This record gives sequence, C-alpha cells and structure tokens, in this order.
Amino acid sequence: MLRRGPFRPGAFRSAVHEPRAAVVLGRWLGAALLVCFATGLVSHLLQDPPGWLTGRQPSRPVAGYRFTQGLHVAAGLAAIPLTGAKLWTVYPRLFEWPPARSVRHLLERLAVALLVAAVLLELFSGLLNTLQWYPWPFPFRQTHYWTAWTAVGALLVHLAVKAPVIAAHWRRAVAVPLAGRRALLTATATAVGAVTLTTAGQSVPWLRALDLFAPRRPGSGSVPGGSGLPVNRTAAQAGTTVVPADWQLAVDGPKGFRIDLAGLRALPQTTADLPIACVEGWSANGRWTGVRLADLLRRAGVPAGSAVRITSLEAAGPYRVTELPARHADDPLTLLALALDGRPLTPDHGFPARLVAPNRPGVLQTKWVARIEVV
Ligand SMILES: Nc1nc2c(c(=O)[nH]1)N[C@H]1C(S)=C(S)[C@@H](COP(=O)(O)O)O[C@H]1N2
Ligand SMILES: [Mo]
Repeated sequence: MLRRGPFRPGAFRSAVHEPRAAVVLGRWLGAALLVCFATGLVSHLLQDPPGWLTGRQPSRPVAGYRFTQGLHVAAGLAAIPLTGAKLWTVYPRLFEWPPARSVRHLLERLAVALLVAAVLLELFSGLLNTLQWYPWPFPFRQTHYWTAWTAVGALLVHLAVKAPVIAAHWRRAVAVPLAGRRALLTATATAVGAVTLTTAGQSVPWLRALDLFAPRRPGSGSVPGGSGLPVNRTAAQAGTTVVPADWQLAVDGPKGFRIDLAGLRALPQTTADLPIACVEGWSANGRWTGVRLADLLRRAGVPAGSAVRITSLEAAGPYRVTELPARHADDPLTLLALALDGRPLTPDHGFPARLVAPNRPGVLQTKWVARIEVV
C-alpha cells in the first residue's frame, strides 16, 4: 500500500498549507512577478528595440531606466523569499493521490510544474546576473526574456484554473484557524523586508548605509581616488589601458572630422548629473563634464533626428559598438564625457572619452569611444 508517510490522507494539517495562505502569498508573489515582468520588458525593449520602437525611445526622465531597473532587481530579490514561502504552503500537493485524477487535472499539474520551473530559473539566473556570474553556456538576456514569457503564460493558466479557489479565499474567513498561517506570513514579510533593505542601497542612495548584501555597492568596486561608481569592465579587461598617443575621435558625417583630446577640451563644456544604471542592479549618479554629442554631430554636418553608432577602442566585447537613438543623440544632456566628478576620466571609467546619456541602460554607456557615425 503506497499511501504511507506524506501520502497518508490528512498528513499535512497545518494552517500554512491551507488555500488561504497560498492565496495571500500568491497575491504578494504575483505582484512582485508582475513588476519584474513589466520592468524587464522595458529593459529588454531598450536594449533590443523592435521596429515600432526604433526612433521613439524617450531620453527622459533622466533617471527613468535607473528607476525601472532598480525596481526590477528589487522586486526579483523580494520574489525569492516569497517563492520559497509559496512553495512551502503548497508542497504537500506533491503527495496528492492519485497524482492525476483526469486528463484535465494532469494538464493543470503540468502547467504548475512549468510555472515553478520557469519562475525558479528566472529568479536564479537573475540573482546570478546581479552577482555578475554567468556560469552557463546560453546567452543570459535572451534566456531570461523567453523564460519570463513562459512563466507569464503558465501563470495565466494557473490563475484561470485556480480562479474559484482564489475567489473563495480572497477574503479572510473567520472559521479557518490562524496561528500557523499568521506566523508564516509574518516570517515571509520579515524576510522580504530584510532582503529589500539590505540590497536596495545598490540603487537607492538613502538606503546605502543598510546595504550589506548588494553585490555592487556603489563605491566598493571603484578605483581608489576615483568616484563612487563601480566598474563592471575595467580598462585592463577591455585591453584599453594604453590609449595610443595619437588618439583622435572620428566623427563621421557630410563634414566629418577627427579631433584629439586637447581639441575636445577646447570645445564648450557641459556638466550634468547623470546616472549609470547597470542592468545588473546597481546605479549611481556621477557629475559628468564633456562635450555635448549634438554639438559634435552638428559640426560634422549630421542633421538633427539622426540615430548614431558609437564604437569603442575596445578590440572585442559585446558592448564595443552601441547605437544611440535619435532623441538621445539630440538631447542636450547627452555628453561625450571627458571628466567625472571634476577629474579627468580614469582608464576604468572610459578615458579618454565616454558616452553618457540620460535614461539609458548602463551597458549602452559606451566607454573608450573611438568613432561616432550616423546609422
Ligand atoms: N566599451 C565598453 N563600454 C562599456 C562597457 C563595456 O564592457 N565596454 N560596459 C558597460 C556597462 S555594463 C556599464 S554598467 C557601464 C559602467 O560604467 P562605469 O564602469 O564607468 O561605472 O559601462 C558600460 N560601458
Ligand atoms: Mo552594466
């Protein structure tokens, strides 16, 4: 007889396994996943703009991407304890007997298995990404993106299947015992709060003092004497430590020209506070000084409204070449920065010149710029 141990009827009696606990946690987790999905879409679309978006990417608000990506990572981190608690409430279902009562029931359970697998893969790959650890052979961003759609599809099926249970337990019922459930919910809320408070400092300045576990605490990865901005890829890693003595920026266009560092410094300079908002979750403002990109483009005879391509001195690397949409290219805050916090750029921050533009993912803020051309 198989119905022993956890398979016994009534093997799990605690209120934490009652549908009410699953519904309450499901609401919190659903909200966190929804925030992750929406902000993740924003990030993906900005990095891989489809046709309909090309040329329409907004360059404001300045800290727009800083906000959405900070929220993305914070909601993802909060979803980890929520997922753990949610799985704890429902794991007795693994011992349900018979495992499938009908074809429909079997399909419902397979959808749940897919949902759990997709959410776990999503949270795990995202967490490792914030740690800058890519121990897998597949491309992170595409996998994270398509797994998100899988999770959302499976979640919709799950919500539809569970709609009657959700409706029945949406409000607190007086008759259902409270004790264990309240303890579980309190513990989960505490864990979520703790995770958030000890990591959100990587993007929220006033939480910085509590920032114990964020992998890239602003200030921590920076060069001694440099600004507080962490560095993801150093000049040594990019092979751009030694900039040729005859370095010149090439600006292509009808009146294309080349200009050296002294020449760039002699042009009108603009100073602006702009964030570097890394997709990996950290962000920080820097005070950048340099030449307006639009000034360089006008000088090269490039008309306003043109998207441009920025090429780095870096010999190889996924961010060697980036595209800058027209609105960003025209924005008066988009700079070819020569200095950070009042000092000339260090090699790690992109010496001799780097791009810094408002409302733009950090990966696209190209360092060690060599060439600017119209797309
Ligand atoms: N050429 C080049 N530019 C680059 C990168 C790179 O690998 N190569 N990394 C980008 C990433 S992922 C981020 S978050 C920012 C970080 O800028 P910082 O090192 O000055 O803080 O630079 C971006 N610019
Ligand atoms: Mo980044």
